[in-house]
Amino acid sequence: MSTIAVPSAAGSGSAATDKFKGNRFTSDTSQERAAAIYKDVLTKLSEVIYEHEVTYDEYRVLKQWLIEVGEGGEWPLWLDVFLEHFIEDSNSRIFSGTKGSIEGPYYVPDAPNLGSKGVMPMREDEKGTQFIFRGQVRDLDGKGIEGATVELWHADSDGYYSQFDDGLGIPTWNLRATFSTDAEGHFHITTVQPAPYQIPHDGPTGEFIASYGGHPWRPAHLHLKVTAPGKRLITTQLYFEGGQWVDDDVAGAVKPELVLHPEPNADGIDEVEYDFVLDPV
Ligand code: MBD
Ligand code: FE
Repeated sequence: MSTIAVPSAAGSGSAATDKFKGNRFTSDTSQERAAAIYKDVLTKLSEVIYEHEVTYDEYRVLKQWLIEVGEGGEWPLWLDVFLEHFIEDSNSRIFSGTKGSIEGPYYVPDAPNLGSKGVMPMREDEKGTQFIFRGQVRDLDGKGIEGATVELWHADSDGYYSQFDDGLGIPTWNLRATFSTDAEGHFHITTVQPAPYQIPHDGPTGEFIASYGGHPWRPAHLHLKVTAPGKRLITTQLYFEGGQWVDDDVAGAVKPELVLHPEPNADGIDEVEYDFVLDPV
């Protein structure tokens, strides 16, 4: 057994805050809609307060914790783990293509494009079992889409994402790449199988989890963004059948349609085909 190094909240979680702050987001939410949402949020929060008779001690601990999450730069981490799956699921119910899942805090755009077939950028001594992930991107009518982009990013076998690595010096685009499908919509990717993953839990997010007796584990996962001109972008994740934590993801982001079943190919290398179906925009 190897010891699993765990990314720190200060080093990895807060790097996500710095990246996020590089953007300025807006929403065209009307005043009426804002009023309706805020009123509902407060009403439902008040119901929780009365139902559990939340104490002043608990209120002060909450206030202190909220301040610490912000100061520690852990809001992207906490929000993406505990809330994003509701947002994703609620927004994707009307679509019929491949299921989405949460983006999480560690996406970086513009990873190098390796064409339709390639090996993920990795270190010479990258740990983990080699794994082939291939498939086809199609429209709702089943027609393969040429030039669709498949962005893939995942953690290394110690649970580190490049660019959020606690200063370990992992190469910038390690285990991050973009692929473009061939004339029939196919892509073919060689990478290493990721390991189960502990979210950084040495800060306030970890305190939150410990306070209710939870665990910080996510199942091993691949992150993907798949899109094509005129098609809806899907952000999703794929998991591995029988893997630890597939049934108990701290981030609540597993869907049965997103579980892979790799099997050894003729060369004895684990391989799996997974096809993506894109809704029109
Ligand atoms: C991750 O890698 C992740 O996917 C999520 C959702 C939260 C923290 C780290
Ligand atoms: Fe992840």
